[in-house]
Amino acid sequence: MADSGDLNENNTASTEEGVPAGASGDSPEEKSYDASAITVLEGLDAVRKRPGMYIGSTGERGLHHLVYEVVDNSVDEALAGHADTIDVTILPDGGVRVVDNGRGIPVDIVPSEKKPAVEVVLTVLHAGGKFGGGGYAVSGGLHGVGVSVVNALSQKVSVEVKRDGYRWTQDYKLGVPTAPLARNEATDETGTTVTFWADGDIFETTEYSFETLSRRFQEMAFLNKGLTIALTDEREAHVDEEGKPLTVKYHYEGGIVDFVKYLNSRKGEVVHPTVIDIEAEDKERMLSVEVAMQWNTQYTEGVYSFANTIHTHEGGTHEEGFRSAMTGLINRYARDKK
Ligand code: 0RA
Repeated sequence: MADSGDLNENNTASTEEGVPAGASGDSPEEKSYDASAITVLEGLDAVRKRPGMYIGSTGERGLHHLVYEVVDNSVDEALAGHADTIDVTILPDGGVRVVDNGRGIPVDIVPSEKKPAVEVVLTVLHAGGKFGGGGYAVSGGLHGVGVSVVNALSQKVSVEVKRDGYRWTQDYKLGVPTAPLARNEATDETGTTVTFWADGDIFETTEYSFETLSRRFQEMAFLNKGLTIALTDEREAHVDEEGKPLTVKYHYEGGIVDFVKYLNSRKGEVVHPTVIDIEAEDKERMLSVEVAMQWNTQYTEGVYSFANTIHTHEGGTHEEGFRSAMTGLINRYARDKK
């Protein structure tokens, strides 16, 4: 991260285009900058007043949703074909760091806001990582509310973007930038790092569960073949016997085929050696579907359905359609073969 001494000297993005929020003046530019700053504050305030509306709960579940929201943005970048590695670290001081090797959140000025895109993504509701994307980049998240909600509910957030030849950094307190986006040293790398410290005044607990996070990341790795997602726990009480941080790393070249293999490996014998894998895509409707299945010798079925990488625990028309197609197919086959 940049030390604060660098901020003004190296910053270009904001000082060229605007003035800091709170500065008063009479030019139209300054007025509209102030107007957008007020909109941002009202947005943040709404989130902090009714966090449940945005993240479901302020309990352990909501806390973990913050992590998923940040990671989902990186997964979207991976889905778009621009990132293949996401590193998540639980820090000793209650922070969580999410690093990806994607293109980096854009840093150029958004004309309507007169601020760098990265600042807009972090501070304006519903601006999270969704513009400029397109295609199938729809990982779920907490109702897809965006990283600005995480920012609003964090005591502190640090964002680092490597893009357009430089490393850029900005910090936020309770969702509000502490300084303009800083341009730091040159780099030809690309990627985004978001580190956040969930606000203990909002959440009932700020204690993350390694188990909960690792289970979700394994699922995400199964659902996004080729993606590597690692989780490291640097908290003092969580080191292994040799005093090293706990780390898990998930990567599945086979995607949901590997998921089925994994599930059946813990369920006794399989009836046939090969996992059946079916894929179809309707480009026009931007729909794609994949089914992987393998019978085992147990009588209890295990059906896991997902929509946009969200586990649909209660099924839905996608799962119903699958069941009805399977039943029809097996009945037809049985009748044909008498
Ligand atoms: C909008 C546009 C572009 C990238 C992203 C968002 C982006 C967001 C996140 C959040 C975490 N990691 C991310 N990586 C990328 C790309 C626009 C372009 O380069 O054409």
